[in-house]
Amino acid sequence: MPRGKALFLAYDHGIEHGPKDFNLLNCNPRYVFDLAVDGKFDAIIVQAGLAEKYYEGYKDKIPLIIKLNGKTSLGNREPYSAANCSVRRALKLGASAVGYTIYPGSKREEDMFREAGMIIEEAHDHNLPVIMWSYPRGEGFDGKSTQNTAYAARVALELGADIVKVEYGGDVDGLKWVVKNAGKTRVMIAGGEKKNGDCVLEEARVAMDAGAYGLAVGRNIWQSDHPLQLANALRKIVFNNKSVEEVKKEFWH
Ligand code: FBP
Repeated sequence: MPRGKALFLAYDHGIEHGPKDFNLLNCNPRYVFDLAVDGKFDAIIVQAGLAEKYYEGYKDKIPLIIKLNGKTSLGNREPYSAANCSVRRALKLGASAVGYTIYPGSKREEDMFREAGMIIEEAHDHNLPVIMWSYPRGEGFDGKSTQNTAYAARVALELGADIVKVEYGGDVDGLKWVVKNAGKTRVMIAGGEKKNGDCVLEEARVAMDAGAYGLAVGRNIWQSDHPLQLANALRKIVFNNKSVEEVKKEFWH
């Protein structure tokens, strides 16, 4: 994993959201693997099945992060996601890191914490970094408030994650509090549903100003009509500390 800053491309949505996220182009994993390479992302995040069937030709081109758990959005169940892939299998598939989602606030948080702890132990035995998606979810609370997001980041630190991925749409000060609570665990921001490009760039700027490690974006890239332009602009914000205005002038308009 890169030490300084990072930009990952997430494509684990087939299991999480199903085909509603896809069109004829981005439904094809090869299209998204190519985008990860051409957009110079630091890694692509997929479930084991996609890695097994599609990563072969990309092994020298883009580092792989295997998401070890996942759940569908079918039915109306308590937020809970169990591992479907082992650390051992992820290593065999060529993973440079593994990912695991927890839902602090779920009635089943203990089950996910237990599994996360075991995965972290095994991954660290093999020097494999662990990225924890930490999304506060459960009945009757606003999962995305600053304090809940900071809580979710803190849980990831205490469980032993190397990187925590959070959903955050607040301001720089709020996100600074999240980063502070994450301590030595580095914070990455998820992209969320597709928004207009300017908005994606502004959120990226807020993330980096707050001291985040980087971004792990999905839909905003592979659903975009100009994915490489947007990826280039994001890279300038994440790695070159450019302002939104600067990158818009260079890439956008
Ligand atoms: P996006 O950048 O597209 O939001 O992807 C981030 C992500 O965490 C994915 O890795 C995951 O598949 C999805 O969002 C889960 O979203 P949710 O739990 O909100 O349905």
